[in-house]
Amino acid sequence: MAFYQTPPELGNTYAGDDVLRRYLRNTLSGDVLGRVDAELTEIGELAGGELYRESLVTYRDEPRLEQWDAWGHRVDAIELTPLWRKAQRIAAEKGVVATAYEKKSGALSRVHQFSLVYLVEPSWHVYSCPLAMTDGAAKTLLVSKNQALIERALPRLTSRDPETAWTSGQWMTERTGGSDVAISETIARPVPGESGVFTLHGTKWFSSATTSQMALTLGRPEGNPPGGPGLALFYVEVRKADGTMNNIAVNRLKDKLGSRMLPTAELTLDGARAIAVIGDKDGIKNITPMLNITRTWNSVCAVAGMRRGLALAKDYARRRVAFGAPLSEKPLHVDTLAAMEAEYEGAFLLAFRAVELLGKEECGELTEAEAALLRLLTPIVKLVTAKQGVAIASECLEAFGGAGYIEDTGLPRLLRDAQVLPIWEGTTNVLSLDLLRVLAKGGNIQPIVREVHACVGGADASLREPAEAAVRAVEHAGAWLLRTLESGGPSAVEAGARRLALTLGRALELALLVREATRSKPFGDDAKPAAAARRFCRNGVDLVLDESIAHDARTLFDGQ
Ligand code: MFK
Repeated sequence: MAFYQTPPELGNTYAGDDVLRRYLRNTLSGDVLGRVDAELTEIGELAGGELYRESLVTYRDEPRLEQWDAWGHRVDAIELTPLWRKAQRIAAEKGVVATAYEKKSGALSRVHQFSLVYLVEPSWHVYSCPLAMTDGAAKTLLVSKNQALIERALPRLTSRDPETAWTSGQWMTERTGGSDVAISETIARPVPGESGVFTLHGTKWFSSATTSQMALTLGRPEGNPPGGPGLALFYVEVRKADGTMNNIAVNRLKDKLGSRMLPTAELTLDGARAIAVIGDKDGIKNITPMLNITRTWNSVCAVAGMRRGLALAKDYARRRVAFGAPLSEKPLHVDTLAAMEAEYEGAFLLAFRAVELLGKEECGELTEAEAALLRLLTPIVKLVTAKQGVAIASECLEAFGGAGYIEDTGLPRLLRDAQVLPIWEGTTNVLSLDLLRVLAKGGNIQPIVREVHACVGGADASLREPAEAAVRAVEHAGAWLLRTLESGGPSAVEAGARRLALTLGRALELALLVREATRSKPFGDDAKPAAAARRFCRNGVDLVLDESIAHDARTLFDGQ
């Protein structure tokens, strides 16, 4: 008898997700839960059924750029993959962006929306990217109070009708790079006689989802000084009313490691008509609502990827027999997956804590203290979950042995698609510096310290060790910050910024695990979050180093 491996199976991604279901039960009131349950069941069915099956067989599909038509006209048409065209329809119909703006669940509408995102994301080959930017554009326009643009774009960005729904791009990165946006080279020339209307001239180097109908972008109005404040925020429609390109050329699509269904392009703007969203300066500041929304999407998508990898790895472990028993009966394999599960559960709770605060902010229910917490959390949550996402994806592939390295199992894509998460929307280091920016502007880490204390209060004796470890880690981080600033100044703090941010993120994850266990106790299903808290604690939380390692770092970098 020939031997064949049994592939892993997925099933309804909502029905099988104990972590999401427990969290929603603990977070939503009964009537909200009752209403969202049906929607989550539907999207979970699609994500674990039809979309998952298609994502497995279409893994080689990629978008195509046709620059010329048969008669020599420059057309720059991008053809999306069939899976992405289906995703476009499903996203609109299921309200994956709209849910946040309809606010049917009040301040919990973001939890509702991001539960949809989380369940479906790994099955549609990063279609979440254009949705994240669409959501970010809708939020940015609302914050801008530019009524004309809000009336023009918002109904389309938040439409549930696939025929009228728009997506938006976010064109920030130029050849000068994606992090130091202040040195962008795009010039904006005012159109004579039309107030607030400009033409844009420059190159956008990494514009994801170029098939979107509009984009928010940055340009420097002629005569403005160099630097960030001299840039302005612009609204651009990609095509003119007659369907031709708005003086935008698609030079080529990017050949990326992952997110390969996503048509990321290099663009030349050669007089693209654009409307200033808010005045003619402070573009970076004015686009930050978009950055904060897409960073939240990034965090939820990181968690979604971890869940998918683990769901498949656990299912496989129950089927795969080696050395005389299923892998699920092998102590070392179980121990390995347990460490990963604890990381994922901590990351899940942290991402959704940021989502809760975002929802409160958008309903005007955020206290001043919570606003300070949200500003600190957004970069921390993005950077810590993205790093966990890559590590877990890599381990998940290994849990399949050689099959994890073979394309048509659908598994390698999990790792490739995870690898973009720490890169776009602010790298780990850029986000660590964002944390320092908040602290330098009069902020402090007390909102995080208070949050950790609030989470671990009421924990029972079985959770004492993780509860104390979370508190110890944030207090250590706070003490390090004060001491290092005093003794070594800003450059010493900068050298340790990544360790600081990761420690705060991990301490919060641990504290939230303790809270999840505590609040699950009355329901009798606290054993798993409690075990996750204990295991997460053993994985290690505190990365802050008391002694300076700057000298060694220099030696190691310079290399003699
Ligand atoms: C799966 C879903 C993923 C979605 C994928 C979408 C793919 C899209 C592809 C891309 O476009 S990736 C590129 C995205 N680019 C970035 O994320 C930019 C990364 N760089 C940074 O975030 C830099 O920190 C930054 C450009 C903001 C630094 O620029 P500056 O000019 O040095 O910033 P500055 O002067 O510190 O800040 C300007 C103002 O904005 C300040 O306010 P004030 O003028 O009142 O002092 C800052 O406090 C404020 N600010 C900056 N970041 C903020 C913020 N405010 C709120 N939230 C923030 N995050």
